[in-house]
Amino acid sequence: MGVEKQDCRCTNGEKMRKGRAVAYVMGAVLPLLISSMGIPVVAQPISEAFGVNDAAGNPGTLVNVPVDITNVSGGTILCVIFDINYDSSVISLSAVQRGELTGTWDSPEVNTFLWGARVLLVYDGAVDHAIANGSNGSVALLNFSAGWSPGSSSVMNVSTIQLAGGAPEYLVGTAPERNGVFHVDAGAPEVSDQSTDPEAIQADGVQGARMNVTVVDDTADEVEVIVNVTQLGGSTAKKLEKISDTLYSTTTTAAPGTSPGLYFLTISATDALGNTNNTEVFRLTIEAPPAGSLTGAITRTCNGTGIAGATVNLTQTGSLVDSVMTQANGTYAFSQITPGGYYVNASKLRFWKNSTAVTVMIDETATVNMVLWMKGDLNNNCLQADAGDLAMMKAASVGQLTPDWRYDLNQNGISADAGDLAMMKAASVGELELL
Ligand SMILES: [Ca+2]
Ligand SMILES: [Ca+2]
Ligand SMILES: [Ca+2]
Repeated sequence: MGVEKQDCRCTNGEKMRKGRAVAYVMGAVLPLLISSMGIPVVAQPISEAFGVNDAAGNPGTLVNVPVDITNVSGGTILCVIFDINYDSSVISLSAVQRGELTGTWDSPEVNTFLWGARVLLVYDGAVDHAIANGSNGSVALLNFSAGWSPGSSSVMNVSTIQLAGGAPEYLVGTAPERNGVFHVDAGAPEVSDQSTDPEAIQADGVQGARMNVTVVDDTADEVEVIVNVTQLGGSTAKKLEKISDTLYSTTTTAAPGTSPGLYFLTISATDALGNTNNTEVFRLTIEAPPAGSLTGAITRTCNGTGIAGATVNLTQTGSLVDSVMTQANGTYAFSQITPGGYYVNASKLRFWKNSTAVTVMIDETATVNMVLWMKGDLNNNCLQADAGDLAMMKAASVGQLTPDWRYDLNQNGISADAGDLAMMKAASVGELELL
């Protein structure tokens, strides 16, 4: 057992000889044999696993590969020595750093060979800095530098793992090796076979097109594929769902109001190392949705002439859809109206507003003509608040004439009340404008 003690007390920089490596193996096996013979021995530290996971890097980059130990048992660990075997034509070991469990230990020692490197970590002399039973975590970080051959790979095999326990025996245990592969990335993903189904949709926010694309990468599991659909009123980065190993898919609609035409939607495919290919596009044609139109004229009740500059609003379930002004001759027009039921509302200063319901049909032009009454023109002679209008208001106010809604100038729901009469009088002498 003295051999193990010596070797795990090795001073920094001391190199091991081949004969000692053999002794380590014997040291690990011998206590097990003794144990199986029923002779009690002091346990040596072991763990469930020791080694590395797969890693990857872009050519010429540095990658930290942790060397992890799993579920330590059999005694605390004061010294760790292991070999790491790799292909030095693919990666090189630039440095080794302390791991999570060895943060206070002496600086790691590394000796590089043709086959790889031997790494040594020894505690700083403080026994409470030993790796405790039950520990999980890294004992070292291998700083591998990826070579310049895209797509190449190297093994990362650990071997000759020595885990030294404490006083008085300083026994050496070992652990099952966990090996990994280091992959030097081949570059950005390849994007091909992009398609949309259907190839054209209407700009109605409802019709959808499925977009499929084939994306291949040497780190295929981790590729993120997105498409920019801002031109259609969507997201800058709509994520495609992975359907199979290489097939990615999503759907899109085109928002109402999207201009008809052929659109090029950029596809971005990014691998786990951040290499992006955004050279390909989905081609999607946007068509105008089926629509109808609406025209008409807004005229005066008094003489049938057109009212210029009247506001005509088109609303649907209370929301404004579109708004136009009438021409000099009182006509107006709405085009590209989605089929459905609407209200047309016309208004202008000095006129009572008016509205009517209309149904717009696909490829048809509905006509809505409306008349507007002048405010205060009760006798309908195209003059506001003239003597005749005032006489009518007065007659209505004393019950000699039945008033209609046009007599309610103050809009309090009562026609030809004292307030309405007062307004008409004031308007008649120019003190007030009936707007
Ligand atoms: Ca890649
Ligand atoms: Ca009048
Ligand atoms: Ca009134």
